[in-house]
Amino acid sequence: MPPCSHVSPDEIRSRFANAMSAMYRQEVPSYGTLLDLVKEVNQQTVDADPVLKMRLNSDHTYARLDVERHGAIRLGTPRELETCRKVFAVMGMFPVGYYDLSVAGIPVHSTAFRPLDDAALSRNPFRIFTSLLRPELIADEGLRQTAMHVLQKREIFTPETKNLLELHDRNGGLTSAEADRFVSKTLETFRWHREASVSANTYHRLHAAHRLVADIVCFKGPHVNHLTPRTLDIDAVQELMPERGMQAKARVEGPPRRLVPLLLRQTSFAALKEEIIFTDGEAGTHTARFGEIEQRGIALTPKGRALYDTLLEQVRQESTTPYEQRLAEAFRAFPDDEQELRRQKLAFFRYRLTTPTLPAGRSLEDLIAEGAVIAVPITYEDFLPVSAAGIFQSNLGEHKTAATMQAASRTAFEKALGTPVQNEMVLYAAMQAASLEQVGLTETELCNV
Ligand code: OOG
Ligand code: NI
Repeated sequence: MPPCSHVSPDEIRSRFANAMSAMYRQEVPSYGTLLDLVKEVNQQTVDADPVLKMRLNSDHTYARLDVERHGAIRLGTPRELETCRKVFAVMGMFPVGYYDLSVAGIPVHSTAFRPLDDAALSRNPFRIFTSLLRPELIADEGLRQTAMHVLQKREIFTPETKNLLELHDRNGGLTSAEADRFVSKTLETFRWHREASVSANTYHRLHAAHRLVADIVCFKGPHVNHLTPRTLDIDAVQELMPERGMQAKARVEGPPRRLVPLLLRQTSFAALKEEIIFTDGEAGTHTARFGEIEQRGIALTPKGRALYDTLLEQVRQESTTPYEQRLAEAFRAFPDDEQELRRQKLAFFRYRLTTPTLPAGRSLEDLIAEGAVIAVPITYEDFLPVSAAGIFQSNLGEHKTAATMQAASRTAFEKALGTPVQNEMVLYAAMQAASLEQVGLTETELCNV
C-alpha cells in the first residue's frame, strides 16, 4: 500500500483526542461546564492583553489552545503498559519522563505519553499521564495475590485495536477509514463501566489497602480519570469554579502566579461519587473521576528546575504562615523577568531572526537588544511529580498505605514499557539548540552571555 494513502500520526492523535473529549463530556457533565468556563476565561484574558495575544499567535499557542487537553489513566500490569505504548505510538505519542509517586504514599509510577516535536505539538499537544500499579507496595501478601490474579485475567484492548496495530506495523500506517476504526475501538479501553469485575468483598478489601488500588484493579479497564483543558488564567478559573457548581481543590499546585508563568500550575474539582454494581449483584459507589485545569508556563533548564525544587521544598515545610504567602515569599528568589531568566540560564528559549540575514560581528545580547533576534519562552510540555501527588491525593483523601514505600524503580518501569523513557530536558535543550542554529548562532554564543 502506498504510504500516501495513510493519515499522519498527528491526525490520528487529533481524532482520538476529540473523541475522548466528547466521550468524557458525556460521562462527566461537569467536564463540559469546565470547558465552557475555560474558554470564556481564555477569551477574556487575550482580549485584555493584546501583547499576550500577539505572542500566542506567533508561537501557534493560540490555535492549539482550544483543543489542548491532557488525560490520565492508571494501568495494572506491565503487559498493559507495553500495549499502551504501541497504541499511543500510532498516534505520535511517546513516553517522556519518569515520575515516582511512591514518595507521596501512592503505589504507582508514571510517565507521560506525548508528541515530541514542535510541528506535532502545535498540531495537537494531547498527552496522557499514564501510571502503572506497583503491586510490591501492597503490603498484604494475600491481597497482592488477589489483585495480580484479577489483573492477569483481564484484557483491556478490543480485538480490533490489536488487529489494527498489527495492520499498522505491516503497512507502515493506517488509512483514514482504518484510523477512524482504530480511534473508536481504542476509545473503548478508556470508557467508564459501572459493572465492577470483582465482588463487593474484594473491592472493599482492596479499597482498604489503598483507594487507588481498588480503582486500578476492580474494573474492566483503565477508565480515563480526568481530562484537562489548558487555561491562560488559572486563578480566574479557580475563583469562578464554585459559582458554576464545581467544588475546587483548596490550593493551586505548582509555582505561584508570576509575570512570566513558570512550568505548570494545576487545580482540580472533587471526584464524582458514581454508582457501581459488583459481580455478586451488590450495589456500591466508587469515587475516582474528576476535573482538572492547568496553566502552562516556561520550561526550566536543569539549573532553573533545581531552584524550583529547592524553593518548593521550603514552602512545603509546615509553618503557621498561610501556604499562599509562604509560596509567594519563597519564589521572590526566582527571577520574574524573561531577560533575567534567559541571562541566568534558568529557562529555555526559542530564538528567531527578525531580519533576512544575521548582522555580522554582534554578540547574541547585542542582536537581541537591537531587535534582530527575539527570544520566545519554550512552553513546558510535561508534568511535576509533587503537583501530580497533590492531584492524586486531593481525589483519594490523605490516606497512605502502611507499606514502607520503596525507592523509585525506573528500571522496572522501563522494562515493563519495553523502551526507555525520553528525558524532557534533552528535548527542550534540542529545541533551543535547533532554533539557535536556524538563526545562524550556536550554543557557544549562549554560553558567552
Ligand atoms: C494522575 C495524576 C497526575 C497531573 O496532571 O499531574 C496528573 C492520576 O490521578 O491518575 O494527572
Ligand atoms: Ni492531570
